[in-house]
Amino acid sequence: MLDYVGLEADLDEEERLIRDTAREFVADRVKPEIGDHFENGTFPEELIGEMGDMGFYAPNLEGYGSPNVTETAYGLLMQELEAGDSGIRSMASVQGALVMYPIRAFGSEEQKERWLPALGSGDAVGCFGLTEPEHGSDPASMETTAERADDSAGRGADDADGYVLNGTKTWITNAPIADLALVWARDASDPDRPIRGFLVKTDREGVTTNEIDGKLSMRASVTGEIALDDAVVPAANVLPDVSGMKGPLSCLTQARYGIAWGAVGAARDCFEAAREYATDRDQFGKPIGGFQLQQEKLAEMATRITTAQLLAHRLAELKERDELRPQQVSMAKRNNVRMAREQARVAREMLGGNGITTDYPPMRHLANMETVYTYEGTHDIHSLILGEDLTGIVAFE
Ligand code: TGC
Ligand code: FAD
Repeated sequence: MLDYVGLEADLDEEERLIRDTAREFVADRVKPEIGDHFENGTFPEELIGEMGDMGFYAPNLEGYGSPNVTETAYGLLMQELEAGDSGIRSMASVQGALVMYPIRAFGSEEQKERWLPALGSGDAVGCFGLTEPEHGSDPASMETTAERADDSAGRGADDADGYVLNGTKTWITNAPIADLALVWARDASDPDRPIRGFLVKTDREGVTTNEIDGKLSMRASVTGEIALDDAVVPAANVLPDVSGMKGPLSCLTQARYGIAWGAVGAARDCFEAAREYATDRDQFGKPIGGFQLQQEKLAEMATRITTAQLLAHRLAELKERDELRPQQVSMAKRNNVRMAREQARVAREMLGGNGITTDYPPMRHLANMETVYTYEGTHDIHSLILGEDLTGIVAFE
């Protein structure tokens, strides 16, 4: 496996173990079937519990059954899972960084005890509802509201100490298979109308989830819509310790960190497929890898992957020291996903006609990268986050 500057040497025993365990899991349980899942547009649901058993959901958190592994170990885990498929890494990202992290960071003791062990083991599946049909890159303009039940008399509120939620969330990973949705909504009963996080069980009356069909990217992942129609949620299900955009944006920083690592895994898988193909495939009487044009492609790919790996490793050091800034995460998400998108295309090209099939991974990773380039903040949005950081001038306003 590509590790051109010997980063392996800096890993401790636990980090190596986690990486190797995830690599083996991907080789045995993901790779044999993932092409078929991609073609059929299905997620391998049997892996949800297995990934829980292996401790793949938020192992970097502390307590409530999480082993609190290093940020490097967590990053390596994301890298290996995405070398399998972005849909597998997405499952772990959503469950861990977007649902378990906020419950751990902002939840009540009761919420932590109720949900963290269940989510960690994969007994419960979570999803994260931020995006709305009319508000993607600008979630602060969201329209979903939560009103105190006593302010909404006659609208289905059966719990005087609860909230009534109305609105639609879309493009939500795992929504159709989730037991729990973390829904971000505007608290309409508060004069400041702050955004707050609501833990909504998906079997509650007034909650409907529909699968989004017709995706040509991230096909081995379930994506859906959450419709909230006078859905009543007890007040005890509000995340008590955060309000405002800081809540969802903090979760995004955690997930974007994992994506910065994951993209390296997808690119590395494309590189390894291209390298193997280039040495096996003969044309004009010798392996295509013996031609200078193909060697230049491999050299460029290896260099771009290595620089992205270095950036990911540096983020881990900063995160471990609690010094990581969200803008640095934006730089790494932006750079590493663009790198993976470009290098998947080069690998696909090197495989000729075979490269467009699901028999080889590059085209599948390339298709997935269109989603990864777009979700968790589009490439453009991360440019503007960096632009603001570099100039002090906000482009969004
Ligand atoms: P802004 O006014 O800049 O900030 C509001 C408050 O939030 C704080 N903050 C952050 N905190 C932690 N991490 C970050 N990344 C943060 N960014 C901002 C900020 O300090 C402030 O705090 P305070 O205490 O002063 O209130 O917020 P804004 O609303 O203007 O944000 C602008 C912008 C464009 C950066 C933000 O809206 C954005 O990132 N948009 C992109 C939307 C996005 O990424 N959506 C992702 C949806 S989830 C998803 O795609 C999951 S895919 C999962 C999978 O399958 O893997
Ligand atoms: P828009 O915001 O409408 O953007 C359209 C284009 O305009 C983009 O190219 C964008 O870069 C550009 N643009 C927007 N604003 C600006 C600007 N100010 N300056 C310059 N260009 C701009 N969301 C969740 O909440 N939870 C999930 O689990 C989740 N999973 C997803 C899974 C998949 C498969 C996909 C595809 C998306 C998922 N999303 C999820 C939603 C994702 O986060 C959004 O698609 C993303 O934030 C972009 O929003 P949008 O699609 O509405 O595009």
